[in-house]
Amino acid sequence: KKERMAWWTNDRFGMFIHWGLYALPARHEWVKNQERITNEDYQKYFDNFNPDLYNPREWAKMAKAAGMKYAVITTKHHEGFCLFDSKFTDYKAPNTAIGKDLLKEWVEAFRAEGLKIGFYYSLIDWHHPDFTIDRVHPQRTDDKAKLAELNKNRDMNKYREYLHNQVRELLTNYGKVDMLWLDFSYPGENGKGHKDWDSEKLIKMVRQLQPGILVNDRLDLKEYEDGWDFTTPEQYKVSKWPEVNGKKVPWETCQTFSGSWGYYRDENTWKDTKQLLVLLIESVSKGGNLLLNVGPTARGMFDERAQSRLKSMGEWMSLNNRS
Ligand code: FUL
Repeated sequence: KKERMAWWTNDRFGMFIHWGLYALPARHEWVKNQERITNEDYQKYFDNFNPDLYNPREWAKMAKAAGMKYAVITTKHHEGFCLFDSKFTDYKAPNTAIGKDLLKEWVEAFRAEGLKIGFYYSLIDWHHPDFTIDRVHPQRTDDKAKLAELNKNRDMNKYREYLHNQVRELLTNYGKVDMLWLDFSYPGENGKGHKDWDSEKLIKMVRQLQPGILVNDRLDLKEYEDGWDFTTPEQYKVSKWPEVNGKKVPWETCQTFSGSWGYYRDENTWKDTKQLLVLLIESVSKGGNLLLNVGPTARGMFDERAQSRLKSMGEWMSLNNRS
């Protein structure tokens, strides 16, 4: 385990990328949930998705210039839309106006800049017809009879199969994948957690397909040997080395420039470069990694506010980082 983690422990600084249909409304990647949007009403974002300015080579160059050594992209977020070509759904980038597998180009571009690559994949899915309508689903309701009616024809077994199939595709069709970032699990409630994902089986498949891969800790497998490699404190500054079962564990904090992960045009609480550098330094000094997020626009650009911060961080990194 220590061996396969060596690059990650050394590299310390990575780019997170949250990109999907939610870039069109541009008001949070949870917009479908927050505004309780139905699949029918969300369809307009799919119909108008056409990132004509997408140039992943530019993204990769910006990540590299900022001093980042790896990158993790949302292959599918909670909304269910896939950036990649999948045999198991029509709800994917190749079927939109852009008409191609956006992940494939992304992988090639980041590899070409010498960055390690990671795939984020959402365990929950607000589009799939078999995914249970639970307390965080856009169509949630407190009316038990109504809920039972809505869930009557939904079959989590089928969704689980879909999820396993897609993870298999991701780990088969894109060459070596350095990291898998699964999200999220909420054990104990509505039977969710490792049973719904069959996490034990999933992690076995993952390790078999990609023996060197690193996996985060959101499969609800804390007790399972080899079930995860690092823990993922989200959006808070870690004050001391995180422990699991009394033992210090490898960790990576994921953070946003502003308040959301997906592109949010009118959100103005952006951290300044100094705050971001302090975050990086404090994380590394306490033994952790920083995965800093960019939410590209619907046309496929990094917002100017992200670009300028990456650039300033890169200036500092060029004087203070020795690979
Ligand atoms: C969370 C998600 O719900 C957020 O949208 C985001 O992807 C973050 C990294 O993880 O659990």
